[in-house]
Amino acid sequence: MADFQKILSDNGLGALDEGDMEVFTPIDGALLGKVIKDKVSDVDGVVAKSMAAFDAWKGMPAPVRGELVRLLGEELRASKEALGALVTLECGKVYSEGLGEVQEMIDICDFAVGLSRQLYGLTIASERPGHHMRETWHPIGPVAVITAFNFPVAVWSWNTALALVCGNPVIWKPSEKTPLTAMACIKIFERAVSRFQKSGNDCPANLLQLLVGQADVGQALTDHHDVSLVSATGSTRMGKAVGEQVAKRMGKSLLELGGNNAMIVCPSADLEMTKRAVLFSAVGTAGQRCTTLRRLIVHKNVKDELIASLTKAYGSLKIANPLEEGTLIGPLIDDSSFNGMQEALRSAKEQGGNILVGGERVNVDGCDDGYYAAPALVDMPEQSSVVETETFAPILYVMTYSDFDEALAMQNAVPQGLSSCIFTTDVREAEYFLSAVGSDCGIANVNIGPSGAEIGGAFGGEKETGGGRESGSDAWKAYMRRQTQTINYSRELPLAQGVKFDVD
Ligand code: UN1
Repeated sequence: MADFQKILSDNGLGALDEGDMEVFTPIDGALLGKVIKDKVSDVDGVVAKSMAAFDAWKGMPAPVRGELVRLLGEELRASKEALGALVTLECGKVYSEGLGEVQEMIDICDFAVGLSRQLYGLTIASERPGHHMRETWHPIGPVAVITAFNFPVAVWSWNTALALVCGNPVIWKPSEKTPLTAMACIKIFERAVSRFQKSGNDCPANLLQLLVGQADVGQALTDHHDVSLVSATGSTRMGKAVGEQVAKRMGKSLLELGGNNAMIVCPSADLEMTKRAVLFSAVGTAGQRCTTLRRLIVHKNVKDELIASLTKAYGSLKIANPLEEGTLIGPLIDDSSFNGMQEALRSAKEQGGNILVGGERVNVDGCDDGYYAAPALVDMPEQSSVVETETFAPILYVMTYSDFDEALAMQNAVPQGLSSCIFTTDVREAEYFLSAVGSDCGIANVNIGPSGAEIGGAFGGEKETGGGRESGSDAWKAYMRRQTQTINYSRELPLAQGVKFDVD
């Protein structure tokens, strides 16, 4: 427990004993502290403050807004180890991945700083003499960011870095399982704000506000008519509710929901590379990424060899305390996650599946109340209903194919559409997979697993994944409103489409 206290205090989190919401670490189930829960009745006030912040921030030049994000990136660099350890402590991912998560935050800050000078619009040719047209992007308003436990801080930063340079304040509702990392980020952000102010910039109060609480608080935020954009990451069930609520009031939503990501392994694949990619993407983060590999669609000619090497590798994975050096797999977030995994494995067996390795609870010394699970590899006779469902745990279902079209059809035949990949050295297969008639997912990779995307690309997926795009490319456009402008610099007033409307 001593180490845990040090991690908390390194993040400026002192005594956490005043609140009514208990926070546990998945590492050994210990209570980390109690935090004060916000209530539904707090939401109106928070949104009003956000509106006031918006009034000031939207008029600030974008490159100046970028300066605040640059300072946030610097503060994150300085806090990388401390925050990385807290991520590990609160959500259970191994320390190297905790650090990776903070690196992802630093990367998006760098990206957003550059973006603050590149919020480009268009000039458009007008059909009328003495006229020109422009398309300009303006700040949209308060952005609600609802995040999940598995990337407790990176997903917030993707949204926040972009929202801020785009001129919007942020209200953050983190997962009720991970409020401490959020509280630590608020402190980091406050340090960036104070440096920003010290160098002579005006910074409105409440540019970033935190709402710690249960789903009811998230719902009140989602329903609020002054929240211009709701960016929500989580299950498809949650996303459907959010999407519906926001649509009812004609608000905008950006949804990052469940994935059910597949890898097609072709006869020409480099099997050693394939094995390594499968391991990172199927068992890394204990199977708790939305991009986790959940379906392996392998050609019958290479199946035995690949499965033999995977089964062997699965047997030698270090499952232990995620703070311990060399650990590859930490705990699941909680008991209900472990129970969900067991239930899925039972269904898989009922549907004709054969568990090749794993699935059981693993006892880790000194971590009795942590839910550690051995990643499971399950041979399935077909892509039955359990395979079509996302279970947020390390279960990899293996299906066999004999012809490429069949593999592709299987890959696309699930309700989710986040990430996908193919292992092949045949350029025709690779290009076909990436073509309009290939993978139907938001992310499609060749000779790389489905997880671990860089921030430079737009991140998100189709179908039940929700259709939203975050982080790189032009994902920033979701955080702005588009304005089409027509300017008449002539002395006439011609109408478009040649319409005449002459008045004496
Ligand atoms: C998530 O699991 O919610 O591509 C996000 C990845 C990470 C982000 C995952 N960069 O796996």
